[in-house]
Amino acid sequence: MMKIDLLKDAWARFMEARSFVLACHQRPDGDTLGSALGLAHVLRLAGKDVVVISEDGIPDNYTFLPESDTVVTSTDRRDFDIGVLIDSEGTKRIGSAADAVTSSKVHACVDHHLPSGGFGEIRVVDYHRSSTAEVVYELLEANDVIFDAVAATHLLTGIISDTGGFKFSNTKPRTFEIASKLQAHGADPAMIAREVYESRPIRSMKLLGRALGSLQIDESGRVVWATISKHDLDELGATDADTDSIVNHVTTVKGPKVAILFRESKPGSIRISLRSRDGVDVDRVARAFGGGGHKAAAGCHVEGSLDHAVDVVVNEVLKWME
Ligand SMILES: [Mn+2]
Repeated sequence: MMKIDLLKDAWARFMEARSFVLACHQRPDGDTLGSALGLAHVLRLAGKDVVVISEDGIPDNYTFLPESDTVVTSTDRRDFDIGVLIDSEGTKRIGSAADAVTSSKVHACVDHHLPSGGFGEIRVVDYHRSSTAEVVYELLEANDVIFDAVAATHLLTGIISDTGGFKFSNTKPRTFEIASKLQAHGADPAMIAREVYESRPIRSMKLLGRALGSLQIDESGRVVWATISKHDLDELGATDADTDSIVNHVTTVKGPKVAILFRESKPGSIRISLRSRDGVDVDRVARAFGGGGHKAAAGCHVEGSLDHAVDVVVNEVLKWME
């Protein structure tokens, strides 16, 4: 857990600085975007010069976020006082934004992933939290920072997105407490849930249909998976971003403890998302393939065909379940 002294020290160092670059991770989700925009908004209210970078831009279902039009995909500036990783444990996941962050005078990390490498002199990191947005909230509350409905909307979006609408096992009593305070500050949970979960383009729904049509369960009934081929994506005019929440539908099958989505994002390159229940650790599985994440939600890449990826990853999962 984050100590109050740590939160006070981190904020004091932020307040001494003048300019910030906040970097979102690639294939951004509501947590990295909401946390970055929320922190940026509050820092701007304090008179700071803040740039938010998301190399992959803003997915359609997050363009409702206030001030999302201020996010840039790159910057040539190399003069920032503080460079901050938002919702990622290392510079690998921020792509070309790494140059602006690492050239900053001071490095910081605001995150909730299992630490690997310990980036930054200023670290506001708690891997027991549902979301980076929760971590940002604690940073603000510990320092009595006054914020408004805009920042509250950003942070509640991060929490709703990373908890699957308070359904995932990372939802704790403190998560609800913070959500309650954010709603009291003017954030609208119904509006956020509708924008995040019920605003999908039709191509994305058709893709979900194909993924569900591909569902398979291993002989022991412990692992369920779906596949999406490059052909599926091309035929529907869909992109990798349209596959993002599909794994959460795979997890709704009763019985299996591990659910996996395999998608051929590029020919010969398979992106894999793993979800687990009842304490099965899929972070270890993802790490075996050079990926990672959390105990109950992780991801990795495997080179080769879809069939090959299914074969090696399902076997690796079964190995850890023995
Ligand atoms: Mn997150």
